[in-house]
Amino acid sequence: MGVKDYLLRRIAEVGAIHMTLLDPDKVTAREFRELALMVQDYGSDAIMVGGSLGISEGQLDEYLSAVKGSLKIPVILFPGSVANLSRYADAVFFLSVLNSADPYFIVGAQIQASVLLLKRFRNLEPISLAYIIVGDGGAVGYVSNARPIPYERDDIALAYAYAAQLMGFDMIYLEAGSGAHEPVRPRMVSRVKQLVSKPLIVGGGIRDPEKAAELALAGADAVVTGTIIEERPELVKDIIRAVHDGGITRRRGLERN
Ligand code: 1GP
Repeated sequence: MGVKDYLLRRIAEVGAIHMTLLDPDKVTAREFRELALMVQDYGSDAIMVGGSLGISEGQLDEYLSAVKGSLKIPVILFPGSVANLSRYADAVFFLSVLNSADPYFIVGAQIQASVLLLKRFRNLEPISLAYIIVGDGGAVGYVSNARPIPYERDDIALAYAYAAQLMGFDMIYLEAGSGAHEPVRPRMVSRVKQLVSKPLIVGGGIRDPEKAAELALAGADAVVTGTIIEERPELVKDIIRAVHDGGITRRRGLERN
């Protein structure tokens, strides 16, 4: 089964899945391996690997080859640049920063990456992703020259998300930016979810189980956490459980109505 089909199946099973973002630039290869195995044990559904600033292909290969074969959950690249591809991953989020003001981040990097995928990385499964930056925006908002959607402007997020669906992206990601002071608001998630049928991923600034559950309940199909594993690893297990519980509770509510 491909990675996209696996994610869709898990979403169908548990209502909302959890994905862990690991940034190779912030941990050693050994810590990377330990954290990946730990979150797998805790029930995280996939590992995303990426960072907005400087990861070389050599570093990615080193980190990922060390976990290849030990993980049952997929490793999905979440590239900050065309240099962030590795044959040791299972899939790549082929992402377009839809609200960048610079066409390079919407389609320029993607045409460079597509050549690499065709010629050097044929084993990587591309999953196309509409990447929409909200609020704080974090480093990715700055680096990709995005015009982040204000937290309260659901109407603009709806317009981007529906455009993304019409354009045929596999999935839609509402991103507040890694380490954001505030995550995407549940009301925005809920309204986008009601409009689009594509899987909706939400991440950036989620630091506790309550917020994670709130976003799953609001309609996030996938909740991503990254920074918290560096700051308070003891919370990660509860966050993963909160996402799954939130997804199941939402599903039961929908079935009743
Ligand atoms: C960033 O949404 C992810 O791309 C994760 O954000 O590091 O704030 O959890 P955090």
